[in-house]
Amino acid sequence: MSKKKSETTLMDNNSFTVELEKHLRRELGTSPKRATAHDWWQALSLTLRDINLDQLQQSGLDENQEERHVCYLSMEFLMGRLLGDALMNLGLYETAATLLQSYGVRLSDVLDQERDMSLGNGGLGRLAACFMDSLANRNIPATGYGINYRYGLFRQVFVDGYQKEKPDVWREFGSPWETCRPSETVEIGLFGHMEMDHDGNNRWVPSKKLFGVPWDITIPSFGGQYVNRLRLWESLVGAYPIDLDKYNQGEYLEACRNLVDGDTISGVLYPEDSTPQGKDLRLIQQYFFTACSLKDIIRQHKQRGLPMGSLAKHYALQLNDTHPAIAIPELMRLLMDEEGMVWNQAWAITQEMCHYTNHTLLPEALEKWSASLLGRILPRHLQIIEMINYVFLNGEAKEQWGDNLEIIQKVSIFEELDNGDRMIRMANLSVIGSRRVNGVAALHSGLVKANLFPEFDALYPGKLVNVTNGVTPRRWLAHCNPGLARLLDRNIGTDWRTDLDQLEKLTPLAESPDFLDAFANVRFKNKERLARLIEKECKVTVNPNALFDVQIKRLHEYKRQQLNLLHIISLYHEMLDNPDADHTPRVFVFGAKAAPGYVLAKQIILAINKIAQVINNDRRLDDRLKVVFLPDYRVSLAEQIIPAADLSEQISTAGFEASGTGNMKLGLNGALTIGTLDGANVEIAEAVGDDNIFIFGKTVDEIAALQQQGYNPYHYYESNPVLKRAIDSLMNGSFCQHKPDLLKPVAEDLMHRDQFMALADFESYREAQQKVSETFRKPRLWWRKAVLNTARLGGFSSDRSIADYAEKVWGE
Ligand code: GL7
Repeated sequence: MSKKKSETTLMDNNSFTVELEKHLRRELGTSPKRATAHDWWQALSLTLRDINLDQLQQSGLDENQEERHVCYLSMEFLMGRLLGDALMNLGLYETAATLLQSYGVRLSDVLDQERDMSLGNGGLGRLAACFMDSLANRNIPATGYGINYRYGLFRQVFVDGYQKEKPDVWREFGSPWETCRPSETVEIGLFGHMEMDHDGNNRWVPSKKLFGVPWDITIPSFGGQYVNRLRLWESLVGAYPIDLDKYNQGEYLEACRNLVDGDTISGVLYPEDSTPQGKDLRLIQQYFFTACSLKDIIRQHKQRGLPMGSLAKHYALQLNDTHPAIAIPELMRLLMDEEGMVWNQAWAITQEMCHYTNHTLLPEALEKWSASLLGRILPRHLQIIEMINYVFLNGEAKEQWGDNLEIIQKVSIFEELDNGDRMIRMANLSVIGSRRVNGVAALHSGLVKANLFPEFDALYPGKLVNVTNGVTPRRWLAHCNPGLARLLDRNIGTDWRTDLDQLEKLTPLAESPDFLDAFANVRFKNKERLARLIEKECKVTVNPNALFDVQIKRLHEYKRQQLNLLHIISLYHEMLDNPDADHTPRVFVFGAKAAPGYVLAKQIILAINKIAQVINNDRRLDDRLKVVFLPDYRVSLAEQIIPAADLSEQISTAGFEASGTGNMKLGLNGALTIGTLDGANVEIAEAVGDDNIFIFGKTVDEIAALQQQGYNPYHYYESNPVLKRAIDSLMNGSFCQHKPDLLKPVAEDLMHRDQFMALADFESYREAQQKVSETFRKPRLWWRKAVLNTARLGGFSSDRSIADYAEKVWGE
């Protein structure tokens, strides 16, 4: 699919300086001498945006292109900061740094002005961002479609150890990266009722109108020659945001009704991660951005003068989880009710165009909408979904399974509830309405086939496939770890940025003591930098020579931060018991947000913070153990932690983490993984080799067997004295003497429920951790393993994932 890159340089130093100063003067009304760091940030961003916009015209939007344009529909795009990455992509990093220096300004201070674009919760949203980057790098014409949330994921602060949420005001005065395209505003309907028209056809008469205004962000490839775009919709109710009549009568609040309604739809990102939220507003958000995107696609198709019958030939829709699954009935509606197609033709196009990625097996995270709720908001869509189900059950399903009621009930899009309502299973709708369905790691895709959709896999052989996730090496190696990037450049050349398999060339260097020293040296510098940040954010001094043991990801029981915590407590006890033993010094680093309504997750955060406080202030430890929880974990913070990590904690209960992508970022930067055989850890272990990873814990099958026989965490508590002592110390107030009951809920849950079987894996985890400590004490051995991790993880580039999508999902 890839095109040859043109060799032209995009902008020489002189023109760059001229353009930059122009932006400073004309847009910001300042001058290089007076400009603040924030002014520079804005002017630089505008300058790069302009370069990208020029280039955009020549790449993805080429009207004569033959390839299918990929439309990546996602509720979340966790982009992070854009300037640093863009400077690197356009080859202007050094130029900008030198120019700023001549005015006495540091580029790093300028980059720090940017607020993260946190329009996502975690892995799913960040994956979408990595995929946008790789689509551009693979020169695949693509548009990312999403929502331009006014407030992204909440900002996290700690008050007395508790997580508190603050609104994320990320673009108070607009963002220089976003370009509004009011002329491409679209109108969509909501609510209302169905009517019969003269020809006896059903017609939807919506009672509410909504406008979607597109804001575009350019996504350049490395080198900047190829540019795609991310199109985020902002909602607007009615042409007049304020009712002046009401306003003039003094009804100020009522007068602003439209303003408020419009604003709430694209107002706030739902802060849930792998948990459900059956709220009207969420469904409206899903429909809003999906419907706007489909209108946009059809408008472009028509503009190119192409017939509607060829829509699927020119566009592939990728549904990022079931969140945009309403695209399936919406596309049917557009093709039939607005374009006049008959059912079969519309269905053939829909099934040809849609592709669905499943990102989780957690049953509670598989979306279901109540039919009555959906029917109230989208009456026509409910009809269409009912029809899709009817045709499916009476056609394919009947042919395959006859009257086997058990199976029919399982594959049906509708789940009948005892109270008479029906739930719409968005996953079933997505499988039935898509050409391909993929899981996100080999193990996960296997489980999708075997456990989640075995019937569909039998009915549609070849429809369910695997595409293992990946991460972009531009952001997650080149940009975030410049020290390592330079070391790689010197030793294996520079092509690894766009061809990550080049990292294999490092393999022989793992035997060179000089190279190991250089590698270790890069890490040490990164750890010093992180230590400064920890000092600033947590007021804790840490030793950069200690082992940095890192767990950074959303807080969720299945990810088992609580298991990590139990190990920390056991180490603490061990150090107090044997103060003179030769303990490997460790710094435990946490970064995690909990969904605001997830009570136990917030209690685990509190527990980590309280334990950290006691341990960090215990002088008996001689600074050999520190625990820090960096607040407000986000992309830009990850960029500072990952290059400094020695150990990567990937300790989810086997079968629950669909893939993980932090595991890839950390491993690529040379951290060793301690992990279960879950998600992409399995493939990471295969790639790096058993000697270069610390695998522990029960397998998927063992977990299932344990569940089957009835899991009793108390048994582990009773029979393991180390574990018992750790849990008892949570129970008895050792870590918060003024409120001894404070951490009891966490301890009690572990002893009596422990849904994700932390206790069952504790001993095996502790043994693996002991091996980690021993290995870290042998630097040559440790650094050899670290280098081999970097050398062997090239396959986890999102460029490879996108090539797989092009071949296995969107291709023939
Ligand atoms: C997730 C998975 O939990 C995670 O394992 C995976 O790496 C990611 C991207 O595929 O998708 N699924 C999910 O619902 N969220 C994820 O991060 C929020």
